Amino acid sequence: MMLTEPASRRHVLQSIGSLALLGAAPLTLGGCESLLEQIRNRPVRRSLRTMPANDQVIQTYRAAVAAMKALPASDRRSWNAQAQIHFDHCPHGNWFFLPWHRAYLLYFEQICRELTGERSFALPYWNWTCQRQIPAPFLGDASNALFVSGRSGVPPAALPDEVVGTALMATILGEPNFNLFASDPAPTLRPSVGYGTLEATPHNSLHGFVGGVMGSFQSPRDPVFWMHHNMIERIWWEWNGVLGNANTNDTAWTQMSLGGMFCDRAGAVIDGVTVGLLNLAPLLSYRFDTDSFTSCIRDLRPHVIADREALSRFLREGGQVELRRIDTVASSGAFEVPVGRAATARLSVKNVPNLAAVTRQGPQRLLLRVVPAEQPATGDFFVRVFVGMPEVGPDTPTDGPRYVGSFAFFNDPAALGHHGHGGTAANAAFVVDVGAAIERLRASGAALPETLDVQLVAVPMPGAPARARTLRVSGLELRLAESRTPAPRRMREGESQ
Ligand SMILES: [Cu+2]
Repeated sequence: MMLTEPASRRHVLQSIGSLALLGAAPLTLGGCESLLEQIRNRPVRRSLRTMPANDQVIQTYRAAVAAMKALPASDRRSWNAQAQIHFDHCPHGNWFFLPWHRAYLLYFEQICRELTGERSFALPYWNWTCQRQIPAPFLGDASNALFVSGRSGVPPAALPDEVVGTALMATILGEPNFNLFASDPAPTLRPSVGYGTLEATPHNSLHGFVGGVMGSFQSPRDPVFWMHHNMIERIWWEWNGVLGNANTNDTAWTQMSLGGMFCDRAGAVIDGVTVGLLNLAPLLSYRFDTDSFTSCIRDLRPHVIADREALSRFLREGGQVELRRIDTVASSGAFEVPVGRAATARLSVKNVPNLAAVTRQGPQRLLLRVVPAEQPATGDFFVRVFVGMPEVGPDTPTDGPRYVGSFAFFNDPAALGHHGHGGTAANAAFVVDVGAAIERLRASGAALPETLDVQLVAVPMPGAPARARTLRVSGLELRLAESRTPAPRRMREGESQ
């Protein structure tokens, strides 16, 4: 290549190798221009909410699912073989959760294209912030390939605000630290270590709310699984590509291999794919429509990086992200939370050297880690966290100043035991930022307290009544941590990618 070649062309050539690994092999060898064209016109993942029931995308997806169900079990592209990939390998409760599921969807989407012959097909997504019930095309009976029996969260059951609403989305999208946005760092795909809010709250809650097979690691057998995870992907993309937050450049994350798990459109196992490479997937292989939940979130100012190369570099390079534990300032003993009721644990904050400096999403963080004694076997309830609210119960509104956050459960002891990691998931924590509560207390002019009374309320999911009776908590831990992140990337407003 001549050195005088325009930078965009060089960039495209560099992308060819990535494209091949990401499954989107160039259609032609017709040089840079056609490849650039192909990238520019990559398929658009659209929101189900904006589609009529007979939309071509829904029909194609239904046909793809039917085709996968008709494949012999020996074919890696068959419906149950695809779900088995999740059962065998899916990471949860750690920072591989996002890229692993990105890859899973990417290759699944290409299988859908192959089996239906629809080259421009892109997976739709379920924007559950704006669409609170299981979308209509997924209901009905066994004659509908997108239906599955055994779900509990069927209409009129609807997802509550605190697990998918706009206030929660503002919190999630406003989190600048990748290690909190994406769940805890971990050295390997499994075990679970700690759940950040994106994974613990909307992600886990959806699995528990839909119920049935969605509540287990065989969840991809419910066709709505892929729509749900595509929304998670949409949020990650929003956080990176629109809001300009950097993924970590820690090589323990970027160099993790996801080879040997997924299969391509012909059913061959994919090797060589790494987490770092997957950072580029939304720039090369698909993009999203503009059914944006951020439009109703006022304090976020979405911009789009107009310069594709700058965006590509930004995604490839990531940033220096740290979440350094300064101290465990308080912890509690074990206690139980009856489902449908509340329990209180008292934590001292006397050891926080400068409580006044603690802020929500700032550099000095006060993080509550709730450690269950075991992950409940059912995801049919979730937990709300309050501070300083002794009279709390399941009917206490969550729009008051003492509500801190919620989390839900999603795990599969069968899958984790199967891999000899049994027991590790039990210690996975749910991370809740209590900085917002401290901020509000400070703003109210009240003297900062020496103790934080933390209330956990276990609330049944809407839909079927909860079978679980109690949540056993082995303890709460209050961690003071220092968060360092690159400043969000300054972006110009420009045309959408
Ligand atoms: Cu999931």
